[in-house]
Amino acid sequence: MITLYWCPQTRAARAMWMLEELGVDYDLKIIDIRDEKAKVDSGFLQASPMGKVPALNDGEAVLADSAAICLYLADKYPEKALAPSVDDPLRAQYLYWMVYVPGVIEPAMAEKFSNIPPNKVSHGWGDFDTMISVLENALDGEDKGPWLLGDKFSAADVMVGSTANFLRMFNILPDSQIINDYIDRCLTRPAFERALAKDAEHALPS
Ligand SMILES: N[C@@H](CCC(=O)N[C@@H](CS)C(=O)NCC(=O)O)C(=O)O
Repeated sequence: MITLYWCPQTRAARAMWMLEELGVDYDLKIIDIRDEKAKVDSGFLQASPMGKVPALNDGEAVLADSAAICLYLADKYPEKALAPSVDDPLRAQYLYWMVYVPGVIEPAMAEKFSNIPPNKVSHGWGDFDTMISVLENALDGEDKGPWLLGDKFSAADVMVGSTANFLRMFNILPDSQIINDYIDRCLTRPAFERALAKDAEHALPS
């Protein structure tokens, strides 16, 4: 049985949404990331050497990081069709968007929150504004959308959609109708609704 190490109101929501999309059984282990003692769980530390959620234990396979977890799960359950197969040309764009979150959106968010002066050429993630416009372009146009891979919802939408939702929640999403509509579409996914309901159910006391 898969164990998901998770904490409400964190990036672990991505892994939970993914598991809910797959519809597979999993055990939920809540790690209160504010409590150092809660992290001293050998299964958790084995999967997540940095002590970060989400992390996953699937028997002999253990790993952390939401992008790695979503890639792992999508490939483990090919019959659920949340990732194009390796011989599908869409696989290339799928991989691009899976990596766009940790490689571009996350550092661009840090740029914004930490007031790092943008330097599009030197910074590997480009800059925040370009990150937004590249995402907008991917969804804008008659031959584009409703999902990043066109008609096909995939794990890339779990990663990018949940992260775009964070941008909106943290009030750093610029006024973008295209991205707002995309987030709203993501929010209508029953699996995302279930993941967000678990967030609310287990909300940690402030
Ligand atoms: N790149 C990681 C980031 C995970 C991460 O930073 N998780 C935060 C919560 S949102 C965490 O566990 N923080 C606790 C800590 O670092 O001690 C991912 O996408 O999974």
